[in-house]
Amino acid sequence: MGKSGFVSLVGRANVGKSTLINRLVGKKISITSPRPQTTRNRIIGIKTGPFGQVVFMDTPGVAFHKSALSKSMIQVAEQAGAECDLAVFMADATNHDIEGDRLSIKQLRLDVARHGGDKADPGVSVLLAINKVDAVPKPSLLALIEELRDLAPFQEIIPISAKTGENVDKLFELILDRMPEGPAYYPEDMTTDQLENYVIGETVREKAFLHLGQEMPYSVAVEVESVEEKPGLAVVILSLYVERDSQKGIVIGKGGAMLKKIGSSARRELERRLGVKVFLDIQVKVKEKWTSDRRAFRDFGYGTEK
Ligand SMILES: Nc1nc2c(ncn2[C@@H]2O[C@H](COP(=O)(O)OP(=O)(O)OP(=O)(O)O)[C@@H](O)[C@H]2O)c(=O)[nH]1
Ligand SMILES: [Mg+2]
Repeated sequence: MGKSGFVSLVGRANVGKSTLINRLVGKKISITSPRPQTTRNRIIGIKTGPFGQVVFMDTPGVAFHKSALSKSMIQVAEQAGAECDLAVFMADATNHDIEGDRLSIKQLRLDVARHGGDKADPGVSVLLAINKVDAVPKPSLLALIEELRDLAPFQEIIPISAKTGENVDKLFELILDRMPEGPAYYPEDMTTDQLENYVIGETVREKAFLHLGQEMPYSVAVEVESVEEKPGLAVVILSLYVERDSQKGIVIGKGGAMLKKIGSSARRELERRLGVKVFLDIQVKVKEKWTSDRRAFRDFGYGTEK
């Protein structure tokens, strides 16, 4: 029997959790962007090999916004942190925010050691991965490590770059050392449990983040209305929701230019992923205040309960 376990990737928004899960699994499982709060629910990435199987859980970054969606996203991270065999807390070497890290660790209850003696709440084992070391001078890391080390009883502290892959193999070894023996939970060729429709919606959302940049309304949501597969062609109809009419204008752009950009880059990526030609029809719609409406964001598949 090989190793088999669940590992949650947690931390503040934008530290590189999704970039790391993609690197660990060797495939794009989760969308990434330079904007915080990109990931909106728990995304599973499965790595299977001669060692056994490790199931990674990408989670929404901990951010302290007031919207119901944000609160629900924190709950997703909390739950993943509680349900795993090991948590990897990620910090960002390019954006120090020790207070933010401290609050996140508290929120996720990672400051309780698993073997800390408290039988009622034994906590979870935690590794600290300091990410984006490709973008900072190495000597500056020492001070950061000193500041971070006391925030939780970290079993290991490792500087990595999810982007270049630096030290990611080493991190994986440290993870594997802590995985229990057991049978694989998923078939060996499976890399995620996301349904195709969800992947399609997320790809469009990522391209919206990419092209809208700073103009991106936080409240963009995507809902796939239908996917019709014909020989060599997938016809995808989806709705892109915003909360206000003014945002609708931003997403569509002058003469539809922005929507065209989002659509064509999403189409190119979907064609690569699905291996067929894709016809993509995106309708931009307004759904007022959906980020404060639990029902609405659950319907989109964001936040806690589906
Ligand atoms: N230089 C550098 N940039 C990185 C690295 N890892 C991630 N990034 C960048 O950091 C930004 C955020 O990355 P994500 O992977 O989306 O971060 P996240 O933690 O999943 O963010 P949320 O889902 O919003 O919580 C993106 O622009 C990434 O390209 C790294 O190792 N080095
Ligand atoms: Mg993410």
